[in-house]
Amino acid sequence: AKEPVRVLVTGAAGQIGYALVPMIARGIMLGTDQPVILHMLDIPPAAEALNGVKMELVDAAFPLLKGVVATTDVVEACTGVSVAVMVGGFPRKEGMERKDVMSKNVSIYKSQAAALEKHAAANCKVLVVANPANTNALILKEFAPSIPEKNITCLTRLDHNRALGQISERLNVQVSDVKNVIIWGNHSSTQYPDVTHATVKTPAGDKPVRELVADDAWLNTEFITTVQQRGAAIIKARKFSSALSAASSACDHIRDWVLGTPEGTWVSMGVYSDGSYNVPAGLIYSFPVTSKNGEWSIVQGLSIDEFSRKKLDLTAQELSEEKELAYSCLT
Ligand code: NAX
Repeated sequence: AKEPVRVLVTGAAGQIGYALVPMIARGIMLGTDQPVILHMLDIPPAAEALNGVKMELVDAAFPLLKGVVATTDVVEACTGVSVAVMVGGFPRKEGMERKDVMSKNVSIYKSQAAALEKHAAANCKVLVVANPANTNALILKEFAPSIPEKNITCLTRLDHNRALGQISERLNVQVSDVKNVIIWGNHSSTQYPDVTHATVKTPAGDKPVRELVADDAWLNTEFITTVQQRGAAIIKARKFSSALSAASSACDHIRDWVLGTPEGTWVSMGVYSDGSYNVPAGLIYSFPVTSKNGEWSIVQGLSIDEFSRKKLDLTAQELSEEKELAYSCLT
């Protein structure tokens, strides 16, 4: 039998946490043959609620779940973890300035970076979900210099899955037959959902999405804005932000990273830019990636037309500004 893997979820008493921890305990993130020990961190005002989540995990009697640590102590939470899913953060409240929210999150991610660097397992893989996800991940990277930069990522898989879902609905095909959409850039409304290289599996082989949809006007406008603004549409409908889809996508992100992407398929991940596709190096930017043996790499050599180029640059510009704002909060 495999040794249990310790998985940290921060903000575990929140909405996404509540949807995510049972998925992890059922093997959806790391595989149905992989025992896990869940480490759940939240802040003192949520300690009682966190303990309630722990009680429910015990009550669910998950065969793969070999232990639960529920704590408000960041050191205890980070000790020995091989996977860290950072969902906890400071939400933007009405009337708050962007800079104030950034400043709160910078201080959270700075201190949690230090705890992970000191106490997590060597080669711990980190996924930041909490917004501003790309920039929180960048701060975490800066303050955990001994964690390899390739191990620090942010979630854009939800946006990627939303794009697959929109194409599947439009063409009335199975979502599992659609692949190779790309989310470029920031997990924000400047992200660029790109279908230029996406395909649909048909009895006659893989066909380009553009050819099947045969409506560039829709693909270049409404499709893009629907994906960009899907989060807001969920809030409007549900009165709460996306939770089950965010949790499920976080599992997809880690699973594909650790266990590998299928041959011929790529996924979107926010990763540390090396300058590929002329995206400024030193940003956490969403790229198309494949993964093998626990290591992702950016898919190279895709053609970028003029329409796409502008959109890649626009979202990079926003991330550069966020980076500057985050750094200005450090001093
Ligand atoms: P909730 O407010 O329900 O939960 C957040 C939890 O984090 C709370 O229990 C809170 O007490 C805890 N927390 C706050 N500060 C903490 C700290 N310093 N250490 C540990 N825990 C802390 O929000 P929820 O709906 O679960 O969303 C969580 C985060 O995900 C938000 O930042 C949200 O904006 C972000 N999202 C990111 C998405 C993505 O695709 N990257 C999509 C979904 C989601 O909107």
